[in-house]
Parts: sequence; C-alpha cells; structure tokens
Amino acid sequence: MMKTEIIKMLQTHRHDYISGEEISKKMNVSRTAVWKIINQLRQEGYDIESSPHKGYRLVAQSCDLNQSELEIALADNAVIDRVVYLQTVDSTNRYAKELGHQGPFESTLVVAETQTLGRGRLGRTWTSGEKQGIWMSLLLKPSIQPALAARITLLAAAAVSEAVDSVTALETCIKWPNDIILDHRKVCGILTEMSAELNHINYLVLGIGINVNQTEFPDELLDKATSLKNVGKQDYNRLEIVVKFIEIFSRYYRQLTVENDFSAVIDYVVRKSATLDREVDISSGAEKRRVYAKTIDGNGNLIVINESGEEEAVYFGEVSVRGINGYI
Ligand code: BT5
Repeated sequence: MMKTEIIKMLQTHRHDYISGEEISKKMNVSRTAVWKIINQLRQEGYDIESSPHKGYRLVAQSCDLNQSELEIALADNAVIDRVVYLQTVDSTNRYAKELGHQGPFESTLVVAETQTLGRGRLGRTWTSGEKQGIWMSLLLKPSIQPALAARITLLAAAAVSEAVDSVTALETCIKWPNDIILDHRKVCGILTEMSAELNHINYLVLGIGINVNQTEFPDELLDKATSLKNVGKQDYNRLEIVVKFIEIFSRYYRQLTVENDFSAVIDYVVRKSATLDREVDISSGAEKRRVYAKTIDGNGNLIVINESGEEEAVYFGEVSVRGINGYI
C-alpha cells in the first residue's frame, strides 16, 4: 500500500528531508497525491515536517497503534495476511466471526481502540476503555482437529505473557487456561470461539484483551483486575506489545500447525503457571470441587489430584479455576 511505502521511505531517511519529487517518482504518483497522503499520515499521528524546498521529514515516530504501523509490522508475517484497525466496534470477536462467517477469508488481525460490548466467556462482559488497552481478535483457520483447538488459547496465553514480559520487563504469569496475571490480578483475558465441523475447523477467532495504560477500573473489578501501568508505574507502548505478541504467536502457531510441535508452549506455560502445586477450586456449571493442581500435560490439560487421591485430567474450556485464597 502506498501509505506504508511512504512511511517506510520517511523512516529510512530519518532526520533528513526527502523531496516530494523523489517520493512521487518512486511511487509513480503526482506530487499532489504525495501531499495528500502526507496529510493523512499527520492525521494518524505522525509528526512530519515539510519545507517548500527540501521536502518532507519525519520528526517523531507515531508510537501508537494505527493501521499503517500494523501493516508495516505484519508485512513479512507468515501467519497473518491482513489488518483491520477500527476506532470503535461492539466486539472485535463479533467482527472477526462475521468475517469468518461470510465465506473464504484471509487470516486477519482486528484491533479496536474501544469496544462497546466487549465480551468474556459465558456471556460475561469485558471492560474495554478507549485507547487504554489492546483489544484485538485474530481470525484464523488452523489446520488442526477441532478437539485440539483449545491449544490455541494456551498458545496465545504463552505468547501474550512472553511479549509483555519482554517489552515491559514486568513479570506476568499464566492462570490456566485463559488469563494472564500480574501482581495477583488479571491483566489479560482470552476468549476463543470457533465454527467447526466434526473433523475440521471453518474458522477460529482468538480474542485477546490486555489492560495497558488504564489506572482506574469499575468498583467490581478493583480487587481482581490490573493494568501494566498500575504495576509498572509508567505508560507502555501498545504497538510495541502487539508487534512482539504477533512475532511470538506466529512462531508458536507454526510450530503447532506445521510441525505438530506443542512442546515449547507447554514448557513456557508450566514454568510461568500461577495455578500449579497448590489447591484450587474447579467449577463447571453448578459443580465445584477442591483439588490439587499438579501439572499441565503435553496436550495442555490440567492434571489434578482429586478428592479420592487419584490423578485426573481437566480439559480446557470445561472449568473455571480459582485459588482458594482469592482470585488466582
Ligand atoms: C475473559 O473472559 O477473560 C476473556 C476476555 C476477552 C476479551 C477480548 S477483548 C478483544 C476480544 N473481543 C471481545 O469481545 N472479547 C475479546 P472471562 O474469563 O469470562 O472473564 C470475564 C471477567 O473478567 C468479567 O466477568 C469480569 O469479572 C472480569 N473483567 C472484565 N473486564 C476486565 C478487564 N478489562 N480486566 C480484567 N478483568 C476484567
């Protein structure tokens, strides 16, 4: 796309002017067209200086999420083909599911600045304040059996945790199967939804909400939610986190779907798990049981020791896990 090409040119010339004529020749468009695009970029938040004789110069990088930066970051990505960046949407998961439902689709990343009806599991709501977090969904068609689709949730949890730790130098952990925890509170939740036949997946939507720069939460979330800023005491760059996440996610995703290798994810999740070696309550529907969480097996299932002292596998999606003394 022309816009991303022009950003790349400005970025390689960093601190120097590049003339409108040079850009228009390289892009094979008129200088007026270049000028129009430069203005669009300014509206997206790029600080571009112009001088009548010298041309254009990128003064400061746009550091935030926007369509062009996401496209640049994903240009060589082997897993994601397309980005949809929205100011506002009811739910990025709902939006991505609709794309999947409409027929053949490209693997798509949907990102929104705010969601009016952000959703958690089982119809719960997800608070998604404007520009404060990362509210995104990935629409994918993984070549794995539907019964194994929950692996993608765990894979995403590992990738979020690893990306956040690497960008922020904070230390997150994973609450099996779908939460990322920071300082004993939930900083990220994951909602995987899919449409499948018996033996193949039509589409899978992986929804991820990461609390980044908010410092306030609704009363009912005060004791269980946090943000990166609440803990790290500084603002964090959402674009950097998304880009890192996509990089790590894509690596794990290809390992799983191309090489059928899930071991790196399991190793990471076991190492960073907040759930293991302790008593937890697991509940599915009205039933609630106290068990000892022992480990996570090679398929990603939680292995527990039950009331009768027997080992038992708890499958994804089946349960909520609670620590006995609080949220994790
Ligand atoms: C989840 O559900 O944790 C999955 C959340 C997925 C959100 C993403 S955002 C992008 C995409 N589009 C969507 O519409 N959804 C996905 P669950 O485990 O059911 O947890 C939901 C519970 O977490 C709620 O009932 C609240 O108690 C709590 N909660 C709500 N908003 C929160 C927030 N921003 N941070 C932490 N906890 C929150």
